[in-house]
Amino acid sequence: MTENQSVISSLENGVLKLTLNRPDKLNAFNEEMHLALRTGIERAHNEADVRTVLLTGAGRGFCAGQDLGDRDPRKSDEKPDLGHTLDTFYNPTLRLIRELEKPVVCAVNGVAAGAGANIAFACDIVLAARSAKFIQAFSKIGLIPDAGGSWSLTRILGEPRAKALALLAEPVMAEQAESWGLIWKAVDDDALLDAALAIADKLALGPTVGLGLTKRLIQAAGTQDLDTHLDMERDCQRAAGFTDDYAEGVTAFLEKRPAVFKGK
Ligand code: T3D
Repeated sequence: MTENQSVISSLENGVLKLTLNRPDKLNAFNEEMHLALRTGIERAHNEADVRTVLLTGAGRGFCAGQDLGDRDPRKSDEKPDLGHTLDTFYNPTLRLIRELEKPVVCAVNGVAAGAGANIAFACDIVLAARSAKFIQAFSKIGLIPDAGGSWSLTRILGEPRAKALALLAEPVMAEQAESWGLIWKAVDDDALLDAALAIADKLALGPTVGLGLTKRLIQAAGTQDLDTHLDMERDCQRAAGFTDDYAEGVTAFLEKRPAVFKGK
């Protein structure tokens, strides 16, 4: 286990668990936490031993978005260039999560606000504690939904709900988020981590290359036509068919035994 001030990281059975760890600030992002989270996700990209990521938060919140203490207008005469901070911090992390060809499970343990909510929505399988809520807090401080929020909310919910959530900044409870398809499941608070770990463990024992290609395809589906997509499915299936895990999956089926995938 690696522990630093802002993200706790541990690797067990192929699951890299990353815990946002600024509980006194509801795990709001400062620069250090940005860099620590990015380092964790880069590790998942680079290390074959990592076959799934599990992202969660320490304490009673998941993540309250940007640390507004670092944006205090009373402490500076200059207006901040928030485009620069998106380019430097939020957008690279969002891209890393989406481009990681391994599953990212998110366990939303408490309130997820601003960019905190939208980072959760960028993950592949999102579970939330029943008491957790999601808030597009941006309009309360004069900002727009970033960290991919204006994109993901609109795609998942459609314009009417995306606009209402973003303009009104009203909280959405976990069960509502589940029923709207914003997350996979709401679970009892004390069952959250076990439920998320069970999913992460299962995925870490899965055919990693095939799972990664599946993620790539599903993410591409919204932005390309069927013809292009069928070609992409062909290419991905070709790559999947060349993996050892495919051979193992078919062999295990024919031998009537569970498959033992190696992630290759
Ligand atoms: O700036 C850029 O780089 C651009 C990118 C922006 C991305 C963004 O995410 S913008 C949106 C920023 N986030 C927010 O506006 C949310 C602010 N927080 C809240 O609205 C509320 O804290 C919550 C709804 C999340 C939770 O409310 P509640 O009542 O459960 O908790 P609380 O009492 O408000 O917060 C507990 C503590 O966490 C408190 O500290 P204290 O008083 O106990 O010392 C509070 O100040 C601190 N905290 C919560 N959120 C933030 C924060 N401190 C700094 N930044 C925060 N975002």
